[in-house]
Amino acid sequence: MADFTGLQHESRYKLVCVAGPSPLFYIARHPHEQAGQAAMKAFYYQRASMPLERAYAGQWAREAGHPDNIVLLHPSTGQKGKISSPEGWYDAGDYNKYIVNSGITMGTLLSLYEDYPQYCKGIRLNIPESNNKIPDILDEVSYNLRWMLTMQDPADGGVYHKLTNASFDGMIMPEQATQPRYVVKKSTAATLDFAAVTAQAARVYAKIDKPLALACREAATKAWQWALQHPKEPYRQDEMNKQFQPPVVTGEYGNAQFDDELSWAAAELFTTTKDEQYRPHINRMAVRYWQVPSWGQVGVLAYYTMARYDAGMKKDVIAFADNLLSGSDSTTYQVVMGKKAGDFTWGSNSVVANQGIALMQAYKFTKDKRYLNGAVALLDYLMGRNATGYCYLTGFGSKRVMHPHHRVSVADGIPEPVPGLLAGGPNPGMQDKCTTYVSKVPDEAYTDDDCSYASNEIAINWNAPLVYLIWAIEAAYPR
Ligand SMILES: [Ca+2]
Ligand SMILES: [Ca+2]
Repeated sequence: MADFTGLQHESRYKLVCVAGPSPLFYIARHPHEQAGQAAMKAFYYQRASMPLERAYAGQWAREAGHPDNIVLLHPSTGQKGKISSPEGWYDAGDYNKYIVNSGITMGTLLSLYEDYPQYCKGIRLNIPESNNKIPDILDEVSYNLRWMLTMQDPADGGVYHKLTNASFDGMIMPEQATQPRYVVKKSTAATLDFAAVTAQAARVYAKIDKPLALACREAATKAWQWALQHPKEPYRQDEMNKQFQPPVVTGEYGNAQFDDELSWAAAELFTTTKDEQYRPHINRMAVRYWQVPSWGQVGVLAYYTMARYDAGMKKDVIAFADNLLSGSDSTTYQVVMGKKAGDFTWGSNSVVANQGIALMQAYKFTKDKRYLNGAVALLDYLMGRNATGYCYLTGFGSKRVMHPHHRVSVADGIPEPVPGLLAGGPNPGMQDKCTTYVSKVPDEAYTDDDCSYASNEIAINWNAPLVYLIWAIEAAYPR
């Protein structure tokens, strides 16, 4: 370990030692600003239904994929016919659009805006909406929000679980992927996640886009009512496929426990409407074992929102952060991540980023530098201070991710992958059975190979907490 506190001159440096020179590194006041903007711009690159123009996308310009103006109602919906459900972001390395995973992604980005509005307002992303008066992060978020609104059945308020092909496309460009698209059955998890996101969006857009905010508020209330009437409607793909044709084999995002989704939706609806009917559903027990949030366990998001509006849960959030920090000084890389092998799950890098968010929440409330330093260390981990030495953000670092499991990056013929994407990270589960892993050790079980959907895919719910972590840290160091 070396301490560079004494170096005050902004420049690029390298360390020369017996083992040879280190990679170049930066001493700067805002060293992560570019990485933070790229990580947010990545959502633009994931847009469905519109062409990406060279002025914004550079060498990654491409044609529009998936108009999604004719989407079939899968027999599992119990309905016939079609809906129009354009726009939104491709979920991950594939071209499908999933409400559950959009849920935590949108919640994270909307929370970033609520927590750091001034910083967010100052960031321009060079997207088609960069010259309007709306902060670019909210332009980008609304691109997915408008899609989400189309996924609600106006007749009853329930929300279709996902919009998908029956099976995954090959490694082709989006405009070549023309299989029929379906929406599948409504589910409790999707409907509650939708209620949470639209309730939060109703507050965030209230002064920015009034019609959108009002539509969100109404959609949230209707979704909530449907969920109360259908409190345990799971999405179980295998069972569905025994009953209905065609079978659907894309990402399931199945989810058996809904008390956390109920609690999160209630917290957002309560905060937006101030209606006391929601408060009893905010469940203090929903944060099972105090896991950081993930697509299937969103209980902590209710705590963040209640703490943000000073509704009595700050102490819980600080205790959560203390629990994370405890023992982190004894891990190899001096970070919260890796206190136990079980941290290295599928998408482990999003665990890292979400741990960092928890610490930044505590820092916001206490101004105690231990939390900030812990969050910076976690960002350092993602940027290369880790067991593989990779910077897990495409387009950055001295040891780069070049082959993410991302259809556009594989199929576009451009050597560099689409920039700003966070690789999933080490995952000893190795469910993809790729043969290029060099280690089974939990924090080394990673391969930069496009076959590796278990360690090297990208996903919107992994990028969102990285954007939050970087922007929150940058906002903590004023200009
Ligand atoms: Ca804008
Ligand atoms: Ca759940």
